[in-house]
Amino acid sequence: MKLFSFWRSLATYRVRIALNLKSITPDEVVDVNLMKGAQREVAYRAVNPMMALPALVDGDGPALFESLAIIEYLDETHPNPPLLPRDPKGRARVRGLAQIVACDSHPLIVPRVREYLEHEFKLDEPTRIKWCQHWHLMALSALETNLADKATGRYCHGDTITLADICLASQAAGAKFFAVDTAPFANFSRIANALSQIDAFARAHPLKQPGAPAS
Ligand SMILES: N[C@@H](CCC(=O)N[C@@H](CS)C(=O)NCC(=O)O)C(=O)O
Repeated sequence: MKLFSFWRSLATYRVRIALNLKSITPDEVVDVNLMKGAQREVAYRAVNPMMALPALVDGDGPALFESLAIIEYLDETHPNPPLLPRDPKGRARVRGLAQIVACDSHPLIVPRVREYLEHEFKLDEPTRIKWCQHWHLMALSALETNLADKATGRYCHGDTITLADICLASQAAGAKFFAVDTAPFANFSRIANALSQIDAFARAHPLKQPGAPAS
């Protein structure tokens, strides 16, 4: 198994957590330096035409792309521990929480969007950071309201770790990168804190990856 990764990538962080939870160690981790634009080089474009991380090649391929699709693939091929509840309504809630992060929030703050705002619309850095913080806060607010539901337990959905927790952890790491205060979001912060104590999450954290800065 070959994982295309970069320390700072929040989407790859999600996949790393799932791999750890499933006790899978990729045979090879290929570094694609997002800060140097390596995701746009021909070699990586051939792996993922979207020019985004992560991508995962299992065996003879094809390359899998999009973190949620990769995590569901891992869940289907390595069912223990399961990352989705059994009941359809529970699965829909968990997928919905996950998609608030991975589909409605995170894609708005990725390098290609920040770079477009900079080069095409000439937005300065403080304005670009404000943009990112805005979309973070929108997601945090929606997550917090959803997490007030009685279906929430120790984690996002009951007391078992699910795909929603994996995404919540990535939202929490992203909030730190963009200096967004998560303290007003009590359920979110409580769950993020509980997840940070779990080895599979701690080991996968962006700042624990090769090439990451000390803080
Ligand atoms: N929805 C995608 C997002 C993938 C994505 O945008 N990844 C970022 C890193 S977290 C990336 O590689 N961005 C490259 C760019 O924006 O140029 C997923 O969940 O996999």
